[in-house]
Amino acid sequence: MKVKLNSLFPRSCAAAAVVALSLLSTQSIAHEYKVGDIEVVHPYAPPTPPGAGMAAGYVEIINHGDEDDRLISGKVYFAHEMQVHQTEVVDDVSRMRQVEGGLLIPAGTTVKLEPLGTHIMFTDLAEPLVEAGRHSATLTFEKAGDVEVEFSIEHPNSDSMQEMHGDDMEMGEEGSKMKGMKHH
Ligand SMILES: [Cu+2]
Repeated sequence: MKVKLNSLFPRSCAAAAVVALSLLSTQSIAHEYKVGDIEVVHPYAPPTPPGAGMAAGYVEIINHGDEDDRLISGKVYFAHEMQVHQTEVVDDVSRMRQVEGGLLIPAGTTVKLEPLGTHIMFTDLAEPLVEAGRHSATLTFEKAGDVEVEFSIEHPNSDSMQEMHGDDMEMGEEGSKMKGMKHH
C-alpha cells in the first residue's frame, strides 16, 4: 500500500521538513555573513603545512547596495596581519602585490577572491591552519563597517591546486614577488 507523505504529516510540517533538509545540506559547504549592503560568502583558507609562515584566504563578497564599498582591513588572531593581494602572471612568473587603498567592491557586483587571483594573505602565522578548523576574523569595510566571520579551513574545490606560498619569497618595498612558483 502506498502511503502519501501528506497523510502522515500535516502539509506545513512536511514542507518544513523539506526546508530543514535542504538547509542542512548546504550549511556544511557554505556559510555567509551580512553587514549593511555587504554579504560575505564562504570565507575559507586551505590548510598549511607545519612551519608555514603564510596562508592564503578566499571569499566571495557581494555588494547589494548602490554605492561602492571597500574592504579596507581585517583582523585575525592566528596571524600578524591580513592583507589583500593581487596576482599577476608575467612570462610564467607569478607575482603578487598588496592592493593599495583597500579592495574595491563596486555597487551591485560580486567580487570573488579565489585561487590564482586576488586573495587574502595571512602573514606571520601564529599556528598552522588545520583542515576542518574554523577561525574567526573581523573584516572591515569602509562604508558597511565591521563584520565578524569565520574562515573554514578546507582545500579549494579543484584538486589541481597545489600548495601555495613557499619560502622563496621576496618582500620588496613595492610589494612582494614570487618567482616561478604556483600561487593561488
Ligand atoms: Cu599573496
